[in-house]
Amino acid sequence: MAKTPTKRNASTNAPLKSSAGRHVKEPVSAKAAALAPFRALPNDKTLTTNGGVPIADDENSLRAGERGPTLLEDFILREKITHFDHERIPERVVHARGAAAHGYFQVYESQSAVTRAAFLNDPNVQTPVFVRFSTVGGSRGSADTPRDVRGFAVKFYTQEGNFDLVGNNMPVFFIQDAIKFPDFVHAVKPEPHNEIPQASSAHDTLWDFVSLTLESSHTMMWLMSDRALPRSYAMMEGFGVHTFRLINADNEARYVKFHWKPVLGVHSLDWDEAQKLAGKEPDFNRRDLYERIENGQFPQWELGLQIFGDAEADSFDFDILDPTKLIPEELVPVTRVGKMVLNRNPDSYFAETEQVAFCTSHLVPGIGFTNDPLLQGRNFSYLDTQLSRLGGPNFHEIPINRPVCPFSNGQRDGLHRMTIDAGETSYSPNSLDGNFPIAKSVEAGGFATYPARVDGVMRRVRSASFSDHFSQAKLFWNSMSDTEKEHITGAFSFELAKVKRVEIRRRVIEKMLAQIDLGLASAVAANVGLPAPAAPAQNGAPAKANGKSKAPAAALTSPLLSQLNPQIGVIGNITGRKVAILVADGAAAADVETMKDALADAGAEGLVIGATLAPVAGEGGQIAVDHTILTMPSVAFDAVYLPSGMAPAAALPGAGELRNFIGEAYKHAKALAASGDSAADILTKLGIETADGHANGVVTGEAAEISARFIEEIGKHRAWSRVGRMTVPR
Ligand code: HDE
Repeated sequence: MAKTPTKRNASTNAPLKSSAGRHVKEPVSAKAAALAPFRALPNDKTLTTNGGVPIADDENSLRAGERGPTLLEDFILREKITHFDHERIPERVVHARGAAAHGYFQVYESQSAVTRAAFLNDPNVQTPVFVRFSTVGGSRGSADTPRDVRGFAVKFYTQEGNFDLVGNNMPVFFIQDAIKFPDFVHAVKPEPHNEIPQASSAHDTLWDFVSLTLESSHTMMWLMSDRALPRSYAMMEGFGVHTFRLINADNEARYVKFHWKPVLGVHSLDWDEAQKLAGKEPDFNRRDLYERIENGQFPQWELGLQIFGDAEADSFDFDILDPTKLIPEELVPVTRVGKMVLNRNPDSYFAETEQVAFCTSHLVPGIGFTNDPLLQGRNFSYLDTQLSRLGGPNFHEIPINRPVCPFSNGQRDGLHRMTIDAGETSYSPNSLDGNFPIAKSVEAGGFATYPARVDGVMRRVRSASFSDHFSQAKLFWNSMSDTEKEHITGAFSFELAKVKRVEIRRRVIEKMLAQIDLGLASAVAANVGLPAPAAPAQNGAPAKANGKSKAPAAALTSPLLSQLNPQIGVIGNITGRKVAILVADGAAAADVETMKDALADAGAEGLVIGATLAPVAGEGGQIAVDHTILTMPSVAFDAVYLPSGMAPAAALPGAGELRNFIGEAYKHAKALAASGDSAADILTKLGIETADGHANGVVTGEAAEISARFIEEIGKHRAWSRVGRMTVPR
């Protein structure tokens, strides 16, 4: 029998067998090892051309005479500049701005009853993952914090091949059929004639499109909610959105919705804060992810499954193939089956985060698609988009995209082929190479499509069971707390006030919002100078996929949709939170240390902020300053602490900036703490109520005594109900 040829990396000539025979139980290092042959050689410090020729002078180009023209002969200059000229690849059409991290996923118990996917069967295996978070509308250089959906794409490097769960932080989508995706994206992206606005949905074309495409109503409610302003990627839920199938070894199938539940809970920024961050700290979410990992505060999520069968699917008042619908957790509970931990930052943003290629079509045995028309279209789109982004059909050979299990087939050649395939055969069947590689039977682990029955008439048609566009938008609204409702009303008002054409504003209010909630519609109408709309005609009951009709669940609520529900917006865990400790001459060094230590013990970080970077002459010793009040704005912190001993507000250096800093933190509903009379006086002078020492997230008292209460307030994330917060700073 012919020997299986060794595949080699074209540039290093190292065997390309890094994926084969890898030790399954050490997956993070497994992916790191899989990348190793492609890393720049660490011991080679000589500057060379790409051909390896040592370079003697990298400061001066070759020229004729000291002040003469540069010569075309300078191949070193030409190679360097040519490479530079081609350093960019097309950014993603959508989800261009992103940040990513490595980690692992581990299942708690075998899920073999419902799926034969190996990575969901063995609790001893840690499967390497690479996760990319993104905004959707902005370009690659845009800010992290606009109001937007966030992408939540997970690549599992399993022993049966790569599985990509390409989800979002919202469980529903704007459209029902893939054929409308280019229209939606053209409408939400900057307008084509002037490329304005960047990374914002607040403009005419988006609202024109959605008010004419009412299937977007439910997702527009999510987009206008606080979910669109995540405080941290580590504080977002993730959703696979579509209904998928799980298939077990007996070939029994069940439906599944995939969820990611953040251990830190779901928490959001304030809209004013998000806008300011976009200017003052545009890398806010990206830096947060990076620093959490560098500090060992690894972001974690539990994988949740909502599993159900045909009978249940049939009993719902919506169609499980419709991606504008979610399944309330009260209807089908989410079972948490495993944990994902992100514990390693990429070494190279371009090589990893930019070149990673997610494809919904990357499935493993035991997981299957359904006929969701959006998913069906996505299965084409992702592979197709990589061809132009990554320059050809060999993008799976780019280190970040390579499976960690062995892979082989007869696919050869093409742009940027890295593998040096040896041997005569690149076809099957063959007799010259023992018929290798050989297909694996389904019984032995080969992939099989679930044999779902399909029959129907070929037509361009939308199922009548997809026609209810408002019941779940109402469900979402009805499930919100008063604070969340206030934020949603504010968001619609902001966005529509940015829409120039009055007929579009009116259409959104009458055709969309009035169908969801008349109070919401009237409040928004008043804010954008339009009359309150009339009550809409009653919705007809939507048709069901099985032909039966069922009344929509308009009046119901789903409490687990509210992020102010402590089960979703988990409270008490302040890991990775950042607290500003404002200091000036006279500040008590002991207070600063006490608070820093208490915060560190709770997993948070206290950073000392001064008027300049010079150490402050504190009472009891010098205090080192981490950042100045100008370089780290108030919006970059979760809470503010004022130690005792400083002069009254007016006498402090940079008093105006200081007032703004504290006032903004108050406005953004953050926890504030002050020790000693002078610090409390600074708050009082700003009009901040400190009377009972603990109201609305404001804590006063000796550092050692208040640290626990301060930490408790930070753990609540925000005091959203703080009275009068919109009037500060003055
Ligand atoms: Fe995507 N989407 N999408 N999308 N999507 C892309 O693929 C597309 C949809 C999502 O971090 C593109 O590699 C179509 C839903 C994420 O690299 C592109 C349709 C959901 C990411 C594409 C959808 C998503 C993308 C652009 C409707 C949530 C970023 C670059 C049929 C479940 C992945 C790329 C990353 C990226 C197409 C709808 C999530 C053009 C045609 C629904 C997280 O292929």
